[in-house]
Amino acid sequence: MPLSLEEILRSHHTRTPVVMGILNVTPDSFSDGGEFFDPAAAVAHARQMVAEGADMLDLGAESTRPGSDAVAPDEQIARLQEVLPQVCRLGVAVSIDTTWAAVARWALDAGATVVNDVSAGRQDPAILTLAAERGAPLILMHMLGEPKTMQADPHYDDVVAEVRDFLAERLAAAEAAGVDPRKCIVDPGIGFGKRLEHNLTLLAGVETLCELGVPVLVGASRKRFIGEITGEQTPANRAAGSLAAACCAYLGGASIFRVHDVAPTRQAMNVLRQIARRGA
Ligand code: HH2
Repeated sequence: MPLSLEEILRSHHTRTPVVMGILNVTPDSFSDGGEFFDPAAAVAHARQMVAEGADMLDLGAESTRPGSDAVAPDEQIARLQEVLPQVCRLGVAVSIDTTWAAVARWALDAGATVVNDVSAGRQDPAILTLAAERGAPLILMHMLGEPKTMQADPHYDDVVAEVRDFLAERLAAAEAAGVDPRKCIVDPGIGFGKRLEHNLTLLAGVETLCELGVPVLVGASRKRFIGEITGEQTPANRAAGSLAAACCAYLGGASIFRVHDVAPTRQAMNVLRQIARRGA
């Protein structure tokens, strides 16, 4: 049985791993660009991820890979128009991956229940008020700069402390806009304005982010740092490295995992959960 929204929002307390399947309705995403741009292929992939044990699905219509160009809100809605309403009928929670309030509003009206904003409300602060009005859970992610330029020369003195402080500040901004802090989820933004060493230090330091008292989401799936460590150039061949990162993050206290490869992640998380229970 997929988890309810309430169970997802309490997952950090119960140590229940939540598997979030990625559905990129884009022509240019870094690992699966174009594969699910066709609405029928996108819905079929969503169905498959649910069958493989996804607890929720994250739909996006804009690639945020390093160097990518922004996609206007109208174009994002056009890309999702046929797909999102069908995916919302599959029986799992659906989040909308966008930085624009207009796209999030359309998606919530069409059946999505969670807002995933990689700009944490900085691109379009109206997205915070929208989440507040709708009582929608909100994912706040750390990013240094913006996708176009974020990998130019990222610098931190203490990456874990700086990301934690940024997320604390965005949690406060969301609360000031009326969002219930019990409905917020935070995310260190693996690969968003970070070098290899920053990504690894953040994955090793997830415990510190858990001090914020809300569920921590980690999206390491197939990302470039795995290729940098292993030499694997093809993102689709990085499932094992992605699993290692997700398992390590779970052991550090993260509870939500945004992944392309749902079946192996589900299997690994089920086993980890049973082992962790014995230790508790
Ligand atoms: N990563 C990507 C997109 N959205 N959202 C959250 N909360 N956390 C992440 O780590 C995250 C995210 C980038 O990955 P992907 O969607 O696979 O690629 P692209 O941006 O090229 O579509």
